[in-house]
Amino acid sequence: HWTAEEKQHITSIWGKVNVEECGAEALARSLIVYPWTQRFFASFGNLSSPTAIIGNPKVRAHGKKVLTSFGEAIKNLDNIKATYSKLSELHCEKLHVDPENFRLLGDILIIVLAAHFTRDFTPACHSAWQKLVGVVAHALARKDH
Ligand code: ZNH
Repeated sequence: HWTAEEKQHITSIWGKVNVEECGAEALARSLIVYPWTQRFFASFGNLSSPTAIIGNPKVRAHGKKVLTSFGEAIKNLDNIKATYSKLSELHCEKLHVDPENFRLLGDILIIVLAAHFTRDFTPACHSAWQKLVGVVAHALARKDH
């Protein structure tokens, strides 16, 4: 259900992404903007201020992990549900993350990418990424697999 153009927009941006940098930035921003998400990360230590969150090495490492996993979806665009089957089980059944949070993180990721790749981030590119983060959120939220 992807057009060749959409795939092109997704992979051309992805090819430039530094997963460590953008992953850390996206997770830190979402912990700051949506502070209730901090409760999932009580074991990460000091999240008491934006500066603490941005400088927290566990936030950085986890952000990289999450964005690296996003890369798995991009490698398997036509098979995202199956790719995330284990991960959706983890998030829904074990971690009990409200699926709305997947959308929020996706929207933040788009902001981060747009800020990093402004020139390439055309309306068509935005639209392809918006679709991608929606499909990823849906796949992670699925309980029936
Ligand atoms: Zn998540 C984990 C991915 C979202 C919370 N995650 C995780 C991991 C991964 C991910 C890969 C790891 C796993 C293992 O180790 O096995 N995520 C992801 C993605 C996304 C997400 C791709 C999107 C979109 N998460 C999310 C959210 C939240 C979360 C939104 C909340 C809010 N996760 C989480 C947690 C965990 C995870 C809590 C666990 C951590 C630790 O380490 O402890």
